[in-house]
Amino acid sequence: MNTTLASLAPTFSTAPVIERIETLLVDLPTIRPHKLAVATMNGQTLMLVRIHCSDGVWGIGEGTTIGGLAYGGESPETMKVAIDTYFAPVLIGQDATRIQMLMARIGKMVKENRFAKSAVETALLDAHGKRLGLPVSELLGGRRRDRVPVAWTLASGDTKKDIAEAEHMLDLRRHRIFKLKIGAKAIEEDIGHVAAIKRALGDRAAVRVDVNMAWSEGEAAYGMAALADAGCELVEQPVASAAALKRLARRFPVALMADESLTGPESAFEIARVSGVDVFAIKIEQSGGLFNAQRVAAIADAAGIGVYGGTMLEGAVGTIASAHLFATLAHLQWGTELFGPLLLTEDILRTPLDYSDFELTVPVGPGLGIELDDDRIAFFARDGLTRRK
Ligand code: MUC
Ligand code: MG
Repeated sequence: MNTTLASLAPTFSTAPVIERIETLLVDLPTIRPHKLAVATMNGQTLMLVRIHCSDGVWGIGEGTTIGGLAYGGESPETMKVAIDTYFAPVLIGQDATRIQMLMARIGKMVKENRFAKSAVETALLDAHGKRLGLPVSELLGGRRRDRVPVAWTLASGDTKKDIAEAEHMLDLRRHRIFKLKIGAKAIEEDIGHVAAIKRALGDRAAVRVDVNMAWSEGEAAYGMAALADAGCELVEQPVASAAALKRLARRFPVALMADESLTGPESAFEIARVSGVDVFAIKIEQSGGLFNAQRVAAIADAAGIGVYGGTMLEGAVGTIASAHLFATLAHLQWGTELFGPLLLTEDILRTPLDYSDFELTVPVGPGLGIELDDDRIAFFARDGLTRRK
């Protein structure tokens, strides 16, 4: 066939296309109230998205928030509506194997909604990994580690209970890095709480705090000096403003970490440009997906900023998606806090995750490498599956 005829011949693509997208809200109780400056959580809602492709392969993704709308502009409910109404029509009928192109296509039609984007990207990666027989970490360039250190958050609101919980975690050899949630109480009381916990644990554990933006700049200046004296090694997002963060950076012998201020590569670049912090808490949802989280990590590396693998208190799906991503990062100097599934009373996996010797094992099976317990998911589902053809 000459070139003219060849160009006229119909082309039959054999690439699998996206056929159907399901979304589901799953409400799970927490093992105890989880008290943050912004909210007290008695449960967590997982927004699960399942993407079905024409080759019979499907992938799963997850979006969560902290305290509904208390943390940011998205809630599990808004993610579900956004995916059902706006993401699905953009995706259905498209080549399921072109994940970066699909995310760019979504990016043109959906301006914000980083958490929903992360959930959808996770599902696409899970499906493609299953299709190719490769773990998600390999689709992201290949893992550099098979296990990641995992911190635990002490947030019962009571110093004695927190110390007992930390001792229990040390005995179990599950966690030896503890993040304390402060900022809801008077600053003196919070500092006393942190100092008491560090005194009780001594060199057996690292103590860090997350203020979730609750302090003014003046409070933060006072608080960071006192926390450094108390033996705290890192302060996470003490204030809301990025300019105030920068003014606080490197004034005290305690590392300063950005969390809420990091909303993807652009904000990461801006914070890095002004040398605003020592450490980035990198989260797949806050970044708008796994590829963007990798870009944030590259910016951190280039700027000499340390990396910490953060969580939006995801369940097993989001946690393992994060673990695959963190396994690929060049640096993970501050470990991770991928403990989300352990805060929930219910497991939604057939085989529980391996948390042992202070670390989480990154699964090796295709895609995310996890197997869902569909009966348990159906039992805890809020309002059933919605389907879009
Ligand atoms: C946050 O602000 O970092 C992470 C751990 C935890 O307990 O809450 C989250 C959110
Ligand atoms: Mg935080």
